[in-house]
Amino acid sequence: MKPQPSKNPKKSESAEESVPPGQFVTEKFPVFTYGDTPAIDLKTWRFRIFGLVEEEVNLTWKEFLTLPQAAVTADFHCVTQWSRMDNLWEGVVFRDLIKLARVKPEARYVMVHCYGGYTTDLPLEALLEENVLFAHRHDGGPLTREHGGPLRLVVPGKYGWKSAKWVNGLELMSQDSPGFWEQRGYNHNADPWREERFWDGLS
Ligand SMILES: Nc1nc2c(c(=O)[nH]1)N[C@H]1C(S)=C(S)[C@@H](COP(=O)(O)O)O[C@H]1N2
Ligand SMILES: [Mo]
Repeated sequence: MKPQPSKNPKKSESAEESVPPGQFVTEKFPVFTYGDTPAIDLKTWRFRIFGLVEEEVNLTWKEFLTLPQAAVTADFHCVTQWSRMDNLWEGVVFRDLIKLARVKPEARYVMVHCYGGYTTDLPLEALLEENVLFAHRHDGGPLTREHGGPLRLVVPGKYGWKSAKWVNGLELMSQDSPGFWEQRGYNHNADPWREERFWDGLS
């Protein structure tokens, strides 16, 4: 039997497998924001759920904190090719929050709205994954302003631009409509494992 070519011993197979194709791991946590970082006063902070819902929701910060709190550990992949592994996020799981609004059956997509005007669209189904949450803590401390504090969305299964910072609303829609980066050529589906970085005119 011929000897098999040896694998690079420095790179464990499992570590390689945990990073999507075309990504490199960074220990730092880069800030990636288009435009200014909004200044948000918790006294006037509001979170709305509207559109195709039975019950419009309008939460204050105090009300938000009374919702069941959860923790999720997940990797974060930016389309500009950096990945930050094993982030500990704490906050409210999307599944729990959306229950308050009683979504109408015809709602299939969600536009996520933010302070500062940023938006991103997602299929409702993708947000109902159990690791999708609204986070106000990261790696054991309060979520800093530049990373989306007081509250950001975290969607581990999608590229980072879907993890909207400074979120203030969810709009339930029957049809898809492009958000900020999606209008500028980014892929609507944004699966890092399939390298859905830019829209190819097919998906
Ligand atoms: N409101 C808002 N959310 C945003 C962005 C933004 O510019 N504005 N950038 C997105 C992009 S492209 C990425 S990769 C992540 C980066 O999050 P971070 O700055 O905490 O690393 O936030 C996403 N959420
Ligand atoms: Mo990004």
